[in-house]
Amino acid sequence: MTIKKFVESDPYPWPFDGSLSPGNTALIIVDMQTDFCGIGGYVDKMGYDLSLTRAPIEPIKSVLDAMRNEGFLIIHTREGHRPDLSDLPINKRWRSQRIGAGIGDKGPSGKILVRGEPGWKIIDELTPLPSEVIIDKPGKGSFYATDLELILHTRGICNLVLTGITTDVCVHTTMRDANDRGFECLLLEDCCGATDHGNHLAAIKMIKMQGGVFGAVSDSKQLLAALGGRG
Ligand code: C5J
Repeated sequence: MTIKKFVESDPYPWPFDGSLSPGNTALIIVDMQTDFCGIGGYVDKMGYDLSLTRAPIEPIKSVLDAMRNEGFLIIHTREGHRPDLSDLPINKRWRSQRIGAGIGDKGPSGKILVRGEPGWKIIDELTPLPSEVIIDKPGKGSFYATDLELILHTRGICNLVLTGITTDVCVHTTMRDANDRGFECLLLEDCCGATDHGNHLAAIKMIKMQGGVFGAVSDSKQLLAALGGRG
């Protein structure tokens, strides 16, 4: 008999079938790059409050350490474009230039959101191990123009724990898309942050509508408690 394992979450205990295990569950850490939470990066250049996008660093670290120790699949994503900008839609560039943070233009942390530049790198606190999966994506969602779905299917993953930044943009797009593809999703709210706190709260509220329209919401404490009683 298999013992069922759930995380206390809202609006239902997650995953729906109690199948939480390292063999079928992955942690996804979205875009914890200097460009989104570091001094001189894209978000800083746009003038947003970095404390909002830095708030999830420590909670993510605690979940990452625990899930690494228990052998869960760990996936990091990075938003960024080719150095020749051939995968940068012209309207995305235009909109960013309009607000003084042109993607592909030189900033204090190198060319903004360009692969290989200092600002594009994942922050030191959450550096991936060589064995962990890194997904480079040109857009907001982690499935578009990447091999993420192939990797998840190949590894037998059906449950996704979502963390990272920003809650309302790249994390939400990834969660919505994963949900449509049949993955059972959990967002950890203290492990996410947005450039606007109201948008962070709204994004969390949206998930819980309609009985969990995109999945469920919990936090790092509850996840750790479910893994080993350390919450
Ligand atoms: C944005 C992201 N906001 N990682 N990217 O452009 O949410």
